[in-house]
Amino acid sequence: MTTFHIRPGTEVAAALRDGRPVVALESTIVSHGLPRPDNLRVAREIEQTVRDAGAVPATIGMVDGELVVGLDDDQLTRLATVDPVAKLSVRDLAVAAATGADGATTVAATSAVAAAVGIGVFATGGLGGVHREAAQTFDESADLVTLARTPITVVCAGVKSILDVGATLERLETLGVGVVGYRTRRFPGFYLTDSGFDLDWSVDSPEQVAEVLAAREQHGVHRGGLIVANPLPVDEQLDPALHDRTLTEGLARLGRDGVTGKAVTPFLLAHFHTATEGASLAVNVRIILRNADLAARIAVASARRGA
Ligand code: PSU
Ligand code: MN
Repeated sequence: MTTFHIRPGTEVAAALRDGRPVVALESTIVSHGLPRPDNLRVAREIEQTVRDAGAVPATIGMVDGELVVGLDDDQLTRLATVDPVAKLSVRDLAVAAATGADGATTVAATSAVAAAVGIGVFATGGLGGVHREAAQTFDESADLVTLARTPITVVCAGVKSILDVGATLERLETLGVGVVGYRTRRFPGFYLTDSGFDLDWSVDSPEQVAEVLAAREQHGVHRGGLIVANPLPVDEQLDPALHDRTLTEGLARLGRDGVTGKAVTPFLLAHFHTATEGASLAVNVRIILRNADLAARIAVASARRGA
């Protein structure tokens, strides 16, 4: 496995050494997924939520070509305010490091780095997945193949409806990535509680997720990722009519403006935030904070088992 360096003496290094619970957090949502200036405030709130639930937050990103596991507040501020910050998937890490760049890590890159330093749990908002039109464009997020080979538990609210949700679930099955609903048998639709797709498995508590993680090791099936899909309560979701309208409009603009490749996800997210006049942002923030809390409780339950 690749070796990433984590600065000795930091809070995250000490927690890992002592077997205390740590939760990885990504920086792409900070640099590219959330509008400025709210992004920095939210990034700090996510970290505080992890702390309040008894774990140490490790926001991962690249500063001056150095991969940092546990960005300090200056570094977090830099990735939240400097423009542009590169969006780094796994394949970009080495080039960015060698050229001394700043960069925000996606779910794929954050998972790879977290697993390499021994962090087992990661909280984010939504995963990348198979884009609509993928049959023509081949646009499928590297998040999926990376999770196939990375031992990490990712707590998320499913994938956004900007993607092809059904195709994403099929690809996760093919790739052998486990998917369990948290107190639900329906795959969440990020802004919406229910994406309309069924799940085979549901878990009821952080302790039960910790049991699953222990069983993965016992059975030797722990080398890929596990997704814990945590839906918003129905009364906290985005108004479905507003959601559908905004999505249709966003997809049309994508075509009109000729946006492709890794710009697609940030473009559509920004469209949601402006077109809903902040309503989608409030929902987005709730999702991330709820996932941070659940991920921390899973990390605490796992550490208690000595996993
Ligand atoms: N989904 C969201 N918000 C995000 C992302 C995904 O709801 O900010 C980010 C994550 O960092 C994810 C990346 O890993 O977008 C996927 O981008 P792409 O589709 O280019 O792989
Ligand atoms: Mn893509």
